[in-house]
Amino acid sequence: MKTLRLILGDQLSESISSLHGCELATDIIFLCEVWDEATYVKHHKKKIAFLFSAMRHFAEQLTNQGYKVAYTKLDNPDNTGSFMGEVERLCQEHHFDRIVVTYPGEYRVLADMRTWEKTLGIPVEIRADDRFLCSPETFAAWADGRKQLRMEYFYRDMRKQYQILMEDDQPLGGKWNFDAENRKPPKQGLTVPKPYIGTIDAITQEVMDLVAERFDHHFGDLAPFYFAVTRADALQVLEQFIDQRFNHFGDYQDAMIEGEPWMYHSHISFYLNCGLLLPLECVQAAENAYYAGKAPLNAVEGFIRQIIGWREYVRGIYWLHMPSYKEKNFFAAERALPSLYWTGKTKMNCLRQCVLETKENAYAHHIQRLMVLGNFALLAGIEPKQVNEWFLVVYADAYEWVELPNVTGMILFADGGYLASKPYAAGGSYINKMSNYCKSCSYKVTQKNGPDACPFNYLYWDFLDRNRDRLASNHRIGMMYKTFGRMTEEKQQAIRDDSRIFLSNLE
Ligand code: FAD
Ligand code: DLZ
Ligand code: SF4
Repeated sequence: MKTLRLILGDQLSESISSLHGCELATDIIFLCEVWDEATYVKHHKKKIAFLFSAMRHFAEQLTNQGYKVAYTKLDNPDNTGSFMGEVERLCQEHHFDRIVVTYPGEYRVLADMRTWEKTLGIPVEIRADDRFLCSPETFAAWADGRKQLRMEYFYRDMRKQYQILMEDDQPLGGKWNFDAENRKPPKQGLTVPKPYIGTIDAITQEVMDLVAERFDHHFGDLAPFYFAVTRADALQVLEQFIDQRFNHFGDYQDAMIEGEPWMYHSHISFYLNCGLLLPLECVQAAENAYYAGKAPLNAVEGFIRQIIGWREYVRGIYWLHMPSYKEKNFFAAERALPSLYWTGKTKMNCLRQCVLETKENAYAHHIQRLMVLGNFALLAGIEPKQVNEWFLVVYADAYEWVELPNVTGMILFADGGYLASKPYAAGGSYINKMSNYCKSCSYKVTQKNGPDACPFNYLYWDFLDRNRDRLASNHRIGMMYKTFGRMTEEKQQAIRDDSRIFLSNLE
């Protein structure tokens, strides 16, 4: 049975289900660079270069292993610009009995794929993506009957199911979660190791030239380019993390230092999400590092929780609630995304640093995304669709299945508390505690009102005040209304006035 096996840009794993049962003599593996995917949002230049280079390297690797590979480059004059158009074109060149593909990472691609069988007149088999540790069906069964979902309980079940960091049926170290130990502020004199710097070979150079020519108007810096683009190199990134950064990962997981975008994080999301690394191998590498005495339990547990907990949990929520999840807007927020998210032009030093690092690296670590960029979008009441689009554009690890729940659910609370139990809203003192940004800011973090006050300080209270109807009954945040109620009428009015002036001057 001659089969066309389509592999998408985020399916670059040799173990991908669409390759199972491949007949080397007859089947054709197909990868295509298509305009539609590169522009349905205007991805960061580095993200496009990374993915095209990784796709080309993966195709080369498969060819060397004896697979028959067809590959469409973006600038091929016959390129139709869409997945369906490219599949159709290949079907005109060869007779195929069926098309096999693995479940895509985005709902819109799945919806499109489901039309192919009828349009092309060839059976299309869409196989489960078994690189993930929890299938959408298993997640749906877990979620069934629960009014609110909590990651912590999902995570514990995953630990038990996969027997990770377990002693019989008990969590190693006597606790499931060591987060309380993972909130150390950055201390002075920390020397953060240099991140992985990949070499630019001929394939990457050709792709960079293509991106420079075709996507010049997209956001972000193309150079310097240091991503790994092969599985072998991605494994080196993982190894380098375990050897050099893992020891401090837990302690400084929430810390931010000006000029240190990479901190002690692993920087593996790019590779996990496009398939060059697999989640279980990263988790096993972390567990082995613990038993080899290379990293303490708070680091190891924290890291593993992100991968088998948060990563799988957000994917479960995505598939359970798409397409309606995309429409959520609990606070009816409608402000336009301010241009500072693209330019970094703002007097708020924390925001400026995070935007400029994002522009340079197509990366920001979790707390920058959550407590600076996300916190501001929440407090300023920016429309969820615009915030989602920005996060999908700017990060090289962004695909809708992981981006949307983090933005709509985690930072914007736009799902009304389904993913998270309370909004991650905070004033300037949190950022001041966890970073050194405030030291070189034009605003004063200790000042609560007036033109020099840190905007996060009054925006925080104004956000609560504006959304009283929706939040006052939330038991985790409700008590803040008592604090607000104890403020004098003048103080409350000053908060409202400062916020109104600041927000109306945002553009
Ligand atoms: P580390 O801190 O070293 O963590 C290890 C791994 O855990 C990551 O590589 C990632 O695979 C996983 N992980 C950690 N937190 C999360 C999470 N909340 N959700 C899913 N996986 C997680 N992650 C993406 O992969 N793509 C996105 O588009 C994305 N968008 C985000 C948007 C917002 C607003 C927020 C708050 C978080 C987002 N995250 C996203 C999660 C997280 O910020 C990134 O996974 C992380 O910063 C990637 O860097 P790292 O590999 O150094 O992670
Ligand atoms: C993100 C992306 C980009 C920029 N370009 C391509 C491409 O040209 N070809 C491809 O197969 N995949 C690309 N991708 C990744 C896809 O957007 C991703 O596979 C789908 O969104 C499904 O998750
Ligand atoms: Fe950010 Fe406020 Fe600190 Fe300035 S003072 S860096 S705006 S938290």
